[in-house]
Amino acid sequence: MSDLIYWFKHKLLNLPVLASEHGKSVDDLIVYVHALMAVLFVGWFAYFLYALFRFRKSKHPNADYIGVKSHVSNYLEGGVALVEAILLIGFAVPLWAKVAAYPPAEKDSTSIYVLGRQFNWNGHYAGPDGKMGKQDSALSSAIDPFGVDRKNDPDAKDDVIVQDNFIVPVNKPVILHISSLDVIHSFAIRSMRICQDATPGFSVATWFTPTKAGKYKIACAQLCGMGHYTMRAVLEVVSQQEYDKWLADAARKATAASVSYE
Ligand SMILES: [Cu+2]
Repeated sequence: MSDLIYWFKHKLLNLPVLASEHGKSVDDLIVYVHALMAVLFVGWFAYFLYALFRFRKSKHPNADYIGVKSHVSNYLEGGVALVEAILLIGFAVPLWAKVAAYPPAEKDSTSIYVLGRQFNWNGHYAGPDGKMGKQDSALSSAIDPFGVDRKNDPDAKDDVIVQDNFIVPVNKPVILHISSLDVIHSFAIRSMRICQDATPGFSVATWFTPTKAGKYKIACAQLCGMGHYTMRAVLEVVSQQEYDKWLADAARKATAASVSYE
């Protein structure tokens, strides 16, 4: 059975590499829904062909005003409704409830503010102090669309801004606070099985736990203008040590740069 599910996921549906914890439940649900649809497709098509043959004109010159008397079709309809209810109540709702109702604590996670704009993805990290500096849209610039207030907020001094290149440690929840600077974008990482609209004026959180080190594609999943196709970014999942080292280096550079601007 597991071989069949593997074949279904990776050969037939060609799902992207899976690298997040909750992703398996998403993939399983995709397989079950497709399996049900396959059964319905074959069943309805077989019935269609049967009806064409069974009620052909040469055999039935006159319409029958009474119609079918057996209850088989009712039972079949009931069966389909039952399987759909099981998929919805047994799989979809619990998965959604788990993800939506039990997000990880910020202190146990890698927290990143994500800002989409025409046409790239920007990230704001708290830096090694773990404290997110204040953002002020009046300070927003080409290299820092968030407008992190490095001058007045001490928490902001070591904050790190990235563009199209996100780095996170493996096996630790990642919380993304997603928004947009201009139009509606959508932050999608297929391998993590997440996709969240980035809407101007709203900050919406989503989260996942990466389970495999590597580089994964980030895409914009909402047609957002002429350069939509260029909104590709990279998510790099590394070990905790590599992440800490990267964050410390990036924070040092950011601090140095902000001092030289003053
Ligand atoms: Cu976009």
